[in-house]
Amino acid sequence: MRRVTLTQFLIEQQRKGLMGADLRLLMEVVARAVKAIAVNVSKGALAGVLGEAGSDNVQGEAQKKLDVIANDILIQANEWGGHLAAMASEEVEEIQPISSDYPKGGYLLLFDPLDGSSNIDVNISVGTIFSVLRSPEGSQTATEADFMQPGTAQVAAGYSVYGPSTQLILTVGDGVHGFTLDREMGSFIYTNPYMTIPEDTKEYAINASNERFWEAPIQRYVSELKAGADGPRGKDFNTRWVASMVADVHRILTRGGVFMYPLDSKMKDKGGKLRLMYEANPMALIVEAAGGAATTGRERILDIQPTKLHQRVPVVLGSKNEVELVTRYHLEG
Ligand code: P6P
Repeated sequence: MRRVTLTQFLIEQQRKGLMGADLRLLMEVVARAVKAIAVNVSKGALAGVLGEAGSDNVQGEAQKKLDVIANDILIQANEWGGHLAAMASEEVEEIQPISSDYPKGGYLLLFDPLDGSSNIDVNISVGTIFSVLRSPEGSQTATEADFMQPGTAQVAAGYSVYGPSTQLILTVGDGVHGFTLDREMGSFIYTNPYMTIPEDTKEYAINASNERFWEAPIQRYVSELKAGADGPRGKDFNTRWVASMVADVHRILTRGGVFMYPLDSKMKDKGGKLRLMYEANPMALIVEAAGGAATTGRERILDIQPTKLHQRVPVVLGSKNEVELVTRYHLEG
């Protein structure tokens, strides 16, 4: 079969009118940055890039060296191209307006440069998550307020998985498409057209050690899954928890499942564990574009009107019928 590269795919999306030249350039630049991150991640101990960076991020979490490397790669790759007005990163408190040394463009890029980085030192898959918004009309100098747009306003979203193979998954408004990195050629090859999530599943992903902190609807839902064929669901379920959102979501996008990081009493004051703008929103756009669903348990993630750049939300996403059941249990109280 003829191998289609990411570049050819993006040019064809542009021909279909799904994207302009600037958004295509942005996708190409992000893909190149992902390749550079993949090179660093795959070197591991050989390049002295494992372990702590000796600093904390805006979340107060100890940064890994690769967190900082991945963040710098994405900032440096995107700052000069003229396609962005500003960037925002999980690793940096403030937004990053494009310097006056470079032309400004019409997009805002948000990213978690290396999600799941607690897994790096034990060689488990991690990934980069990104989201693209339009810069508001007439905005001269980008502000944090420009980023306060609901997930439905995203024009593109994607993630990469640095696993046995490096994959790039993206949606630009017409389905979800997967690319696999050909390391010999250094190019992403189109391997997964129109990825879809089965509406039903037998797999669920949640950190079960938090069970005693969950709200009643989640406790009810998970106990029914654990009861298996003898319980109200009438079938057995299996559980998976990588503790790397990108890896868990990629499995669900590939074969179905439901991923939950619900509100729990430990972190009620923070609003949840996962960040809305550069984790929940991009993953929700991808999951919905693949026929799945994504809610906080109580409302559709993509409808949330953000108020803070690094705000957190509970997340329930994946196979549509399971997400709808979890959400119904929350609405029943
Ligand atoms: P826990 C990684 O730090 C992350 O943000 C997500 O990628 C992942 O799903 C979650 O946290 C894991 O959290 O509490 O199981 O370590």
